[in-house]
Order: sequence, then C-alpha cells, then structure tokens
Amino acid sequence: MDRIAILSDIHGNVPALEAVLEDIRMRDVTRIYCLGDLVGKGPESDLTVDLVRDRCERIVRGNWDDFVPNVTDSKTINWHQQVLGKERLAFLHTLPFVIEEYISGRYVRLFHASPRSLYERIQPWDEEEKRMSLFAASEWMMEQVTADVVGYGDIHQAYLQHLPEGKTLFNTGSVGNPLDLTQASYVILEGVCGSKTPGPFGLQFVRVPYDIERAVQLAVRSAMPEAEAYINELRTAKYRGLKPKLQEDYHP
Ligand SMILES: [Mn+2]
Repeated sequence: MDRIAILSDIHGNVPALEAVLEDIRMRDVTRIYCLGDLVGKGPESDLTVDLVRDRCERIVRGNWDDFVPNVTDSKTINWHQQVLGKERLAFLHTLPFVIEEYISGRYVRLFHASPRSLYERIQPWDEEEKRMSLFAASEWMMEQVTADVVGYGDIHQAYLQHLPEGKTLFNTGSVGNPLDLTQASYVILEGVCGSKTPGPFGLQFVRVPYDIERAVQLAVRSAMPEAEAYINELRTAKYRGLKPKLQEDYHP
C-alpha cells in the first residue's frame, strides 16, 4: 500500500509549510505531491520553492506559478520576482500541468484548477455539470480517458464529494492561505500506485495548526506589498477579510 501526501497552495508561507512537512514526517509518509501555487501572496516564495523542490516527488504548476514569472508592471508581482530570482522563476515555468496514474484500479488525475486551464475556477457549490467536467480529458492529458478520481487545489477550500458514475472529487485545501478555517490543509491518499486492479483506496483530510503570528511577523518584517490583506486572510480564513460577493471577485 502506498501513501502519498498531497499538498497545494503554499503561497510563500513557510511556517505553514514546515508544520505540514513535520506532520507528514510524524505519520511516516515519505511520498509527497504538490498541486501548485508555491509562490506569491506570502513573503517567502524563494524558501518555499526550495523546500518543495527538495521534498516533493512531483509538482504541478498553479496559476500563480504561471503568471508570477511573466514581465509585468505590477509592483506586487515585481516584489515577488525579486525575492525568487531568475533561476527559480525559470523553474516555475518548467512545471508540468498534470499528474496521472492508476491507483488501486482507479484512474487518478491531479491538477491545480481544472483539466483545461490553470485559470478555470470550480467551486464545490457550482452546478453538478461543471463539477463533473473536472473528470474529462483534455489536450494536456497523457491518456484520453475520463478520470475516476480527481484531486485539485486552487480554491483554498478542502472538500470531498461522491458524484454520479462512481466519481470521487476532492480538493486538498491550502497549506499557506486556507480560506475555510485558519489551519493548514492537506490530504493523504492511500492505494497501490500503478495498479489497474481494483483495491482499497483511501483519502484522509488533515488540518494542521501552525504559528500564524510568526507568519504575520515574517510578512511585516519583509515589508512586502499588500501585507495587510495577506495577514487578514491568515488570521480570519476569509478572502481579503470579506466573503466574496461575486465569483469574479475571488482570486486566490
Ligand atoms: Mn492559490
């Protein structure tokens, strides 16, 4: 039986990442996958990239990993680019789009946001048709088959849903910028990797308290732009300190 920790949306929050890595170590889980958004928002994108590269077996690209390296006149993004430096920025653009493998007879697909785009955002309350579209194959996929299990990040809210046709949909939640409750979130997946034979398959959701005030101090000391909004999100788990009114206002 393989056990894989799946984490996502760290966003430069090293205290949260360290707490999660320590929890993973305590559980004797040795394999880790990362579903993207390593950088931006928090003050330590550089250390986050280094830690994730060192500890994670596979890493896919998130929307922030995709746009932060691009040339821009945004002061905030320029600040994160300075922190990261050239080599890490180039590394972010080498990250693949998707992880696909058979686990205990299920075709499992893991990506950041949707099978079609890093920027298509699907919420647990969206209509069923939209959620079912997460199982579809796209031009990015290795195998043009409909997935049985899909895991993603992007929305910073952990959930599990059992959908029609025996589909299992989960979201890992966010390590560094959770928007459901103020504890780091990740998932442990259990099954036999590479096996097309149906067998037991498990998902476990883990929430890890971490030192939020240390993360706040790091943000203050870094003099990063938009620190106040970030700090509010860490302390309240509410996007920009408010419940989003419109889907379009919501850009985690
Ligand atoms: Mn994100």
